[in-house]
Amino acid sequence: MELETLSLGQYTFIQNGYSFGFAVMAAASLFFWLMKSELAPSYRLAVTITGLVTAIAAYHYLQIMLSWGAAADVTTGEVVATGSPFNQAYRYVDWLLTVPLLLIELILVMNLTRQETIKKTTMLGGAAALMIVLGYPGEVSSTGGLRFVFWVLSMIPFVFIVHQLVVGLKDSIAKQPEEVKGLINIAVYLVIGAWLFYPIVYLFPLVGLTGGAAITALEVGYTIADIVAKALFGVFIFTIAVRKSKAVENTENEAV
Ligand code: RET
Repeated sequence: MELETLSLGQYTFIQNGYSFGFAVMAAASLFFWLMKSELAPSYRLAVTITGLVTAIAAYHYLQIMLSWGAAADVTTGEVVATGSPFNQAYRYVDWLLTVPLLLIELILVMNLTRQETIKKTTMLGGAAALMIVLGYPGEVSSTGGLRFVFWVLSMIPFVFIVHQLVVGLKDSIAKQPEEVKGLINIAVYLVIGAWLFYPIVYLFPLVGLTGGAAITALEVGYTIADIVAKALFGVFIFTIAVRKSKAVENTENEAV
């Protein structure tokens, strides 16, 4: 990454983005974990994992921020590379851990049969991990050609996941209680919408954006997408779990 193509404003803007990302992710983890006890026992695992995802992200945003700070010296009023490389692997390791977990959250909150849960989490989690692994070589390559090849390869599991979410989960969603059906549908479309952002952001350097503008669009773009895909999505999962817990409580009261 050519850090010296960044203006001081762009460099600090990106850094503020990481800092904001860290604050959101850390606060979200605390919120999910502290509120978990309000839920019926069968939904606690989904929300525990939601907090785990934002906690893993908070840790990586802290590391990304430190790596970004060490990579440049701005004391002269300009961005001067120190020679310490900015480590993009933090983002990809974060995704490798959190993207399969995000899909697992969604499956768990649906409360499917044990067999269906295992089948869907393995299939979707595996595809998500493959998608991230295939994206990394292109992200760190300096040629546009390689970046495009790995984009295409990574898009194969991506399309599979989206197809599974839209078509494969249709029957399961149809069986959900009325009061959460709408929310689960929104959560599915939020995943698709937020996730579409990543392959688009990845292509920015290939569509004529260069230098500091390309780096800024890429880094800030990923940060915004992460906040939506992890913290905002988590709030949906939490709300679904709250509503379903209330439904469980009501049926228990009726039974008494
Ligand atoms: C890459 C490489 C280019 C092609 C595709 C990609 C997809 C990335 C996605 C990442 C999702 C990350 C999330 C993070 C955390 O919350 C790897 C950029 C398809 C979908 C949801």
